[in-house]
Formats: sequence, C-alpha cells, structure tokens
Amino acid sequence: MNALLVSTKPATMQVWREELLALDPALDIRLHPESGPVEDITAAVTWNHPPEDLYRYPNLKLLISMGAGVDHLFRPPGPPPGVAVVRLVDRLLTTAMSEYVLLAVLRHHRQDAGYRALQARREWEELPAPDTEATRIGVMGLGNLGADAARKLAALNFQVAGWSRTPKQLDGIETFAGADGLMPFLARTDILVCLLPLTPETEGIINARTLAGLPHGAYVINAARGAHVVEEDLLAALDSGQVSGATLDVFRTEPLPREHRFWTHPNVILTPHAASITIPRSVAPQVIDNLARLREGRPLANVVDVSVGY
Ligand code: NDP
Ligand code: OXD
Repeated sequence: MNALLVSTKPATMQVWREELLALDPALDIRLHPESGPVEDITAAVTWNHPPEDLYRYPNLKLLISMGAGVDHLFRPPGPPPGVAVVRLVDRLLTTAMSEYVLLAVLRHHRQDAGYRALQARREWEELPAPDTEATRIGVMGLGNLGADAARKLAALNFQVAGWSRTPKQLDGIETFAGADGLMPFLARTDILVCLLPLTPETEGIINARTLAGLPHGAYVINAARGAHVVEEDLLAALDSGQVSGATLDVFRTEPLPREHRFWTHPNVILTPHAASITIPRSVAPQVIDNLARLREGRPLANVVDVSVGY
C-alpha cells in the first residue's frame, strides 16, 4: 500500500487533498490523525507535524515540507534516518516574498511613517529626499528567495550585497560568504534583510553583536524565522536607536503573545507570518512529481541536505 500522509491545520488539509486528487485521482491520501495502518504510509507532506510521530511509520521513504522552510522537520528528534526530505520551490512563493521585502524596504526608504504622521497632523512638510543609489541593502541568504529579492532591489538601483554560507556570484550584487564575511557585510548594510533558513548555525544570528556591527540607525527586516533574532537584543537596539526600525513577519513564539513589546513598539511594523503563503494549487504539481520520482526510483527534486538542515 502506497499511501500519502497529509498533515497541517484541518481546514488546509482538505484543500491539499482536493488539489492533489485533482491531479492524480488514484492517490491514497490519509489526513492526520486518520492515517490508517502505519505500514501503509510511504510519503508524507506536512507542516508543523509532531516530529516524533513520523517515527511511527516503518515504510516512510519521503518527507515533503509544505513550505520552503524545513526547520519544522528538524526539531528534535529530526527526520527519521534514511528518509529523504524535500521542500517547495515555487514561483508564487518567491514572488510574494520579494513583494514583501520590496514593500518593507520602500516603506522605510520613502519615509512612509514620517509622511503618515505629518498627514495625521495636516502638516504640509517635505522630508529630506531619499538617495536610492547611496542606500546599501544587505540580504542574508542568497537562495531561491534571497537571490530573487536581491536582484529586484538591485533593479531599483539600491546598492545590494548578499551573504551566504558558500561563495556565490550574482550580477550586480556584491557577495560575502561564511563566518569571515559576516561582519564586513553588516558594516556596509543600511537595510538588513534576513532570508536565511533556520539551522543550528543561523539560530540567534541577529543579536547584540551583529546588530552593533550595522551602521548606526540601520533598518532590519526579518521574513525568515523568528529564532534568527534574539528578540531582547533587537528591542534594546531599537530603544537605543542603533536600529531605527524593523519590519518583522516571524517570531520566536507564534502567534506572537499579546503582551509582547513588538506589538506596540513605535518603530516596529509586524505581520503574522504572512510574507509568503503556500498556495496548494500552485505547489501540488511538484508534490505529485516527487511522488512519481519516488515510485519510479528517479532522483527527487528540491532535495534538502539533511547534514546541513536546509
Ligand atoms: P534556500 O535554501 O534556497 O537558501 C538559503 C540561503 O541561505 C542560501 O543562500 C544559503 O547559502 C544561505 N545560508 C544557509 N545557512 C547559512 C549560514 N550558516 N551562513 C550564511 N548563509 C547561509 O532557502 P529559501 O531562499 O527558499 O528560503 C529561505 C527561508 O525563508 C526558509 O528557510 C524559510 O525559513 C523562510 N521563509 C519564510 C516565509 C514567510 O512567509 N515568512 C515563506 C517562505 C520561506 P548557500 O547558498 O551557500 O547554500
Ligand atoms: C515557508 C513559510 O517556509 O511559509 O514556506 O514559512
């Protein structure tokens, strides 16, 4: 029996089932927790599924993340040994993330908060003209999302740099890599954009030390994972003015607790992990494709390197 386990929020699971069956009516889909006999499950497409539960399926061969990120699959005890892990790479996901980043950058760069405050007071006043070519943006993570955002920002004439684990070359973008490249990258960054995967190496990477490495008054945008940020350190940097403001989509605890200071900080704009939302209809074909590859013993697409966690 080759059954596919689908696990996420109940209402979303029904949508996934419909979209997958529309492409392959023969699929045997089981919605968590109604998985049937555990021996039947050979593949699973999941989001925030309890990781230890995946060890119950002795014939599981493939884990498909319902998003671009896979950190939810690497929470202890991590994916069962020998099970392949793949993730989503999707044009709509990438486009939506770049829109989010561009919106946050331009809202800051064009002093939107300042003009809204003037409007509220009915004051006709010009703020200093922004200088795009002199504004340096630094994108942490030059993968599918980071590289697209970096290219689009460069097309707007910002000075764009990117930082990645291994060296990269991107036309019109200055690149930095590895631990040695981090502080020089930060030192030339007026607007920091985090689009890293969450791994043991990147957890807490936006902290007192790295924030102090940015020019005074830099702006921070985090649309990757909340645990990239040491939240107390970011709040301290916002309070001192080292960081002039932040746009945050992701948080250590989600939903963000109602008493958290980010909700009311005057220089924080936040969204509820909505920068780029997976659209099942858009990604169902790649799930079907990977299931076919698994069945036919062909190489899988968008494979995650389990040894580095992304
Ligand atoms: P990719 O795997 O395509 O790219 C990851 C990039 O990060 C690569 O350039 C990689 O370097 C770099 N990187 C990884 N580890 C390190 C490190 N230790 N030091 C420096 N650079 C590092 O990921 P995506 O671009 O597809 O997605 C990025 C993240 O965005 C996801 O993991 C997810 O957490 C988040 N996300 C958030 C969403 C939201 O709605 N808020 C929606 C979708 C994704 P190298 O190129 O050398 O491998
Ligand atoms: C993702 C996300 O990783 O939505 O795709 O966060």
